[in-house]
Amino acid sequence: MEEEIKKIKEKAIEEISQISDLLSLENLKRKYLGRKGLLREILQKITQLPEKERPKIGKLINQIKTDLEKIIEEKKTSIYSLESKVEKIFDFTLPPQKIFFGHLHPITQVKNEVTEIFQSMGFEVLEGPEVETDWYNFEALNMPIEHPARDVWDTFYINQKSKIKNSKLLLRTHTSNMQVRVMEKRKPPLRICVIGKCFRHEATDQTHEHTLYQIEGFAVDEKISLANLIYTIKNFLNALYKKEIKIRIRPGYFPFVEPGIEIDMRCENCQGRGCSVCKNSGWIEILGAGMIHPKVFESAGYPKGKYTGFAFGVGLDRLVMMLYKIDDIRWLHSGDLRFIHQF
Ligand code: FA5
Repeated sequence: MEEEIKKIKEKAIEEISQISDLLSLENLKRKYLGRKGLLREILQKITQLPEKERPKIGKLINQIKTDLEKIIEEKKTSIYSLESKVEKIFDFTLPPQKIFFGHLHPITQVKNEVTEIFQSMGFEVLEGPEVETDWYNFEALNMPIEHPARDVWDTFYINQKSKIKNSKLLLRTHTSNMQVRVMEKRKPPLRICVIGKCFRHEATDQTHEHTLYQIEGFAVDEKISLANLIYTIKNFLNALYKKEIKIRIRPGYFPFVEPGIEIDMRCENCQGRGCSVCKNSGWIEILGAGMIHPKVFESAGYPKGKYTGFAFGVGLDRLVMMLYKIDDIRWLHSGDLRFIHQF
C-alpha cells in the first residue's frame, strides 16, 4: 500500500506540472484531495491493514496530503502572476478606438439659451409639474368640463384623483398650467417664464409630437398691453436667432385669453420659399398668445378689474427645428445617435 500511495503522489505532481489554468487546477485538487478523492479512497482501505501498520500509513497519507496542498498553492500563485503579465501586454500597432464624448441634447442647448434670454429681459424662469390636475390645466383656465376647446388638448389621464379640488390627474398639455399656480401664490408685478415638457394625444407628423416642450411667458401688472406682448416676442426671437426674424400675427382662439393671437415665423428651413415643413406656406406656427382673460385672474383670486397681463406659449421643439433646419420634429425625440452627434 505504501508503494501505491507514493505512486499517487508522483502522478499528481506530474499532472500539476502540466496544468496552466486555474479551472484545471481546481479539478485536479478535487480529484486527489476532494471528499471523494483518491487519497480519501485509500484512507478508507486502511482498516484492511494489520493494526500495527496503520499509524505509519495514516501518517504517510497525511504527509502526502500536506505536500500536495502546498504544491497546488504554489502552482496557483504562478498561474495568477502569469495571467496578470499577459494582461499587461499591449499591442501598440492596433488602431485606436474612437472615443465619443457626450454633449447636451439640442433641445437642452436651446432651452439653456432661452433661459438666459428671458432672464436678461427681467423674467424669472421656473419649472412646473408634468403630472397636473384637471383644475390647473383646464378648469382654472376658463375651460370647464365639457368645454369644446378641451378636444384640441386631449391628453393622457391618470387613474387617480388629486387632493386639490378632488380634481382628475393628467399629463399637462401645455405650460399654461403654471399661470394660476404662480398667481395664487404671488401678487403682481409678475414676469414669469416656464419651460418644460407637455404631452398630447396627437397623431404625429413633421411638426407635431405627442411629447413636446413649451416656453410659457406671462407678465401681470396694472398696465400691461398687447404691444408689450408683441415687443417681448420680437425681442426674444431676434435674440435667439441673432437676426431680425419675420413674424406674422393672426387672430387665434384660446379660452384663457381675450383677445387671442397666434404668431408664425418665416420658415427658416426654406427661407420662406415653401417646403414640406411649412406645408409650402413659407410660414410656421410657433406660438399662441393673448391678453389674460378676467376668468383666469378670478381663478387665481385676484381682485376684479385690477390687473392686466399678457401670456404666450411657444413650441420649443419648433424653434429648435428652425434654428438647425431640421425637417422633421420626430428626429428630436428619436434617440438616434446619428442625428444627435451632429450637434
Ligand atoms: C397652447 O398650448 C397654449 N397654451 C398657448 C397659449 C399660452 C395661448 C398662453 C395663449 C396664452 P397651442 O396648442 O397652439 O397653444 O400650442 C402652442 C405652440 O406649441 C404651438 O404654436 C406650437 O409651436 C407648439 N405645439 C403645439 N402642439 C404641438 C405638437 N403636437 N408638437 C410640437 N409642437 C407643438
